[in-house]
Parts: sequence; C-alpha cells; structure tokens
Amino acid sequence: MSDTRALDLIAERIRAARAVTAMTGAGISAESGVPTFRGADGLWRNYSAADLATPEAFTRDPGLVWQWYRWRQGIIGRAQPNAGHRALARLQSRLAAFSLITQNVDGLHQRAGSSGVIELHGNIWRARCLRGCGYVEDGTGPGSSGEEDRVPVCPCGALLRPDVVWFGEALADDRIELAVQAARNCDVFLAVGTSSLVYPAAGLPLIAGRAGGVVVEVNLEDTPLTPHAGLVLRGRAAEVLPALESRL
Ligand code: BJW
Ligand code: ZN
Repeated sequence: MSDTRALDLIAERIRAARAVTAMTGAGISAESGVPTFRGADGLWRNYSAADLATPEAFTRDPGLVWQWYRWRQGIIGRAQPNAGHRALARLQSRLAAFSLITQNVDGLHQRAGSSGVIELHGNIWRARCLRGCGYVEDGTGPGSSGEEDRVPVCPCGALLRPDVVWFGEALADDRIELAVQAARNCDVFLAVGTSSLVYPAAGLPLIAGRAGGVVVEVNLEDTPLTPHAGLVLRGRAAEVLPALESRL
C-alpha cells in the first residue's frame, strides 16, 4: 500500500474513532537530537545497559550513573520538541478522547504542549530517595562542571537516584494501569518510534489489538510489532505524524 493511501486510511479510522491512544519511544525524539538506545548511534552502542540502567549499577557506582544522566540532561536540555511532538499535541487538542503514553524520560511531549502524558519510565529531570522515604526533587539539573559525578543526598540522609525505571524494576502501578486502560479502550493505537523490545510497554499495542483496536506502527524499520500491526507507516515520526494530523 502506498504511504498516501495508508495515511488516508488511518486518518479515516481516527476520524471515526471514539478514542485514540499513542505510545512513543526514543525514535520520536531522535530528530530533536536526543540519542535513541538501540540504533546505529544508540546509547547502548557505547554504554552498557547493565553498567548504567539497573539498580545493581547504581549500587556499584552511583557517581558513574549520575554522570551519565547529567550528560543526557545536558543534551535534552539543549534539545527542542520537533514536528512529531507538536503533531501529537495538536492531535490531543482536536480529539475528544486521546491518551499519550511515552517510554521517554525527556519531557519533550510536555514542552510541545501535550498534557496528561503517561510517563511509563519516569522523568530524567526528577530525582527520588533511594531508600524510598517519599522525597522527590523536581528539576534536578545537569549541575556545574566539575561536579558531574556528584551524588545528591536526600534530606533523610540516603542517596538520591534518578526518578526513572531501570531494567528489573517494576513500573509505577498507577501509570501502567492507566496505560493498559488507554490501550484496551482505544479504537486506534499509534506505536511511534519504539523498537517494541522492552516490556511491559511492548505489550500495550498487543492489548489494544486484542481488544479490537487498529494498531498503527510509525517507524523507520521493522520491529517485533510489525507483524501484529494493522497498518504500517515507514518513515520519520517528524514527517509522518504532521502528514497524518493535517489529513484530519
Ligand atoms: C524512528 C526514528 C524516527 C529512530 N522516526 N522511528 C528477558 C531477559 C531480561 C529481562 C527481561 C526479559 N524479558 C523481559 C524482561 C524485562 C525487561 C525487558 O523488557 N527486557 C527486554 C530488553 C528483554 N523489562 C524490565 O525490566 C521492565 N520492568 C519489569 O519488567 O519489571 C518486572 C517487575 C515486576 C515486579 C517487581 C519487579 C520487577 C523495566 C524496563 C525499564 C526500561 N528502562 C529504560 C531506561 C529508562 C531510563 C532512561 O532513559 O535512562 O527505558 S531502557 C530503554 O529502553 C528506555 C526506553 O524507554 C526503552 C525502550 O526503548 P525505545 O524507546 O523503544 O528505544 P529504542 O532505541 O530501542 O528504539 C528506537 C526506535 O525508534 C527504533 O525502532 C528505530 O527504528 C526508531 N526510530 N528514529 C521514527 N525519526
Ligand atoms: Zn529519603
């Protein structure tokens, strides 16, 4: 099917839909200059997930983990939302029932004007108590040079950690519940810029499909989701999403 025909078909489905849900991954922020995880220039090419994005890694070397997150905060802080983020924000303002789920921790959807974003993997700009006393620090910035590996401390005396979800950690109950509901109740599910490898997020489009929703994949390449997607749009999110939104 040609891309134009697919875009027309999806626009038609969205117009007829009662509810639409979109889930984004690192691919949507790639065109803002934020590195993805698994691509050719992805973060896991140069850094090991086991050394940086697990609770064990933080216990072993909290300074190294903070250094890596501050480096990423620097990149994200300089990045701007792109046409893909903005198209999803416009979609939300035009539809009666629209849910936006993201695996990204960069906050670029909110900066593009989206509200009520379900952040499955947390947010890089927040830190929370490692011991779990309930303390959360908002707006933790990159810090000044020379202190990149400084480990911030909670008022209770424990270490602070980035408020993100690492491998082996459970996602927040309230967020995953909202996301499952949004997947189950939608007529159209857009899976945008995700490799569909990391669970439980990768299961959400499958839940939508089983509940009768049309699953649309927007990605540069095939993923494990592709065989389960009703419609596939091959291309950059920053081009495909505005083209779709302009057809509504
Ligand atoms: C474009 C584009 C453009 C590029 N336009 N497209 C087997 C072994 C070991 C573990 C497991 C296992 N099976 C399941 C697990 C569990 C594990 C998991 O899924 N592992 C798999 C890798 C196998 N999952 C977990 O551990 C999760 N927790 C869990 O299961 O808990 C259970 C539990 C219950 C009760 C108690 C305790 C535990 C947690 C997963 C957390 C993931 N965390 C990270 C880091 C977040 C913080 C941070 O940012 O630092 O989340 S890892 C990383 O992957 C990040 C991302 O959100 C996530 C997904 O990546 P994403 O977004 O898909 O990015 P990429 O790079 O993979 O793909 C980009 C895509 O975009 C590509 O397809 C490109 O083609 C495309 N693209 N440019 C459109 N312009
Ligand atoms: Zn504390």
